[in-house]
Amino acid sequence: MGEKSLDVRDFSDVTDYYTPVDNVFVRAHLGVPDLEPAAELADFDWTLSVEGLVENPFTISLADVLALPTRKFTAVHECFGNPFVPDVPTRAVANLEWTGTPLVPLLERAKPLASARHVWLEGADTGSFDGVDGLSYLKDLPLQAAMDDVFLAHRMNGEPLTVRHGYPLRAVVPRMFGTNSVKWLTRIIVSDERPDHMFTTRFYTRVFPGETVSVPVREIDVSSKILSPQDGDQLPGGKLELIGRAWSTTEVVLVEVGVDDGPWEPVVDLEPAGVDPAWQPFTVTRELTPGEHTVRIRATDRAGRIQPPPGLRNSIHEITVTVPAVP
Ligand SMILES: Nc1nc2c(c(=O)[nH]1)N[C@H]1C(S)=C(S)[C@@H](COP(=O)(O)O)O[C@H]1N2
Ligand SMILES: [Mo]
Repeated sequence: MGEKSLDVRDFSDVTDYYTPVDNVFVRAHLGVPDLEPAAELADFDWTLSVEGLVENPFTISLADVLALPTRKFTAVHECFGNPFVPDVPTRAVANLEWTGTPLVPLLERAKPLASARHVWLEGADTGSFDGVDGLSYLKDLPLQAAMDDVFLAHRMNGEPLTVRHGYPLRAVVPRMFGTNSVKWLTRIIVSDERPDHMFTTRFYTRVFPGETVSVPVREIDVSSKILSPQDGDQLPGGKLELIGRAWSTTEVVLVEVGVDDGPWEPVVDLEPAGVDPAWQPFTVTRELTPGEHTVRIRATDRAGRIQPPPGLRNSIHEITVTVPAVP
């Protein structure tokens, strides 16, 4: 395994609607596998198996996956955050166009048995994490969610996946945190139970505020991010031209901005959600006086969820900018 990045590096601070591939954060808890991409994607020697509690287990080649009907959609891609400190915001987020094919016809071809309840997704990467050796990267979803939502992606922003982002094939689960989108996907296992595993029951579980039961990290939270300016920037001339993005597992219906001790005020140009689960752009323009200013934003979604104050991973995003004194 190569490069290991349980990193908090976040390259996503560009203002493009589609995050350029080179600016997408990378998470590889067991290390990036050493793979040498083929000149033609279809020539790469790779198989995906569908097995477990099914009538008809089978293995399919990458070339045969690529020959399935192709679809595209744009989706926000967000890391839940460092699994050791899940309440610290990392704001590692991107907006990407995925190309691939839904998983459901392959599950139907395999014919899950009546006892099937869960679908496990396993990647080809193996290694150690939190002191445990010989791990693979394994996630699971309820059977119905796997049928409805799992997409097998082979392109990101129109290009074959890079090795770091899961070449040649990865799962993408739109509207769910990135942790569910298993890279280097090789096995689909149908089961009657959830796997008891490092990345399913030990990490990537959460207790929502006011609740007592721990649940798997799935649906993304309501959130927003200021892409420009960046924290600490100087704004000569005093003109704030903020570019931001908001997203949630459902539509974001309101984004508010607050400057210094001022009240929350709605932004006026929040783009409505389209059919795809993509992020929603907005801007804010303000004249600021010389000196230091704090600028904060918070999003509210259709379900009434509001970005919380600091202390949670999706807390309101606040930056400090300075307007230099006029000479
Ligand atoms: N096989 C495998 N898949 C994985 C991971 C991993 O370590 N191994 N990390 C997960 C996590 S925590 C996230 S946030 C996303 C990140 O995808 P990216 O590196 O393409 O941005 O991949 C997910 N899929
Ligand atoms: Mo993640």
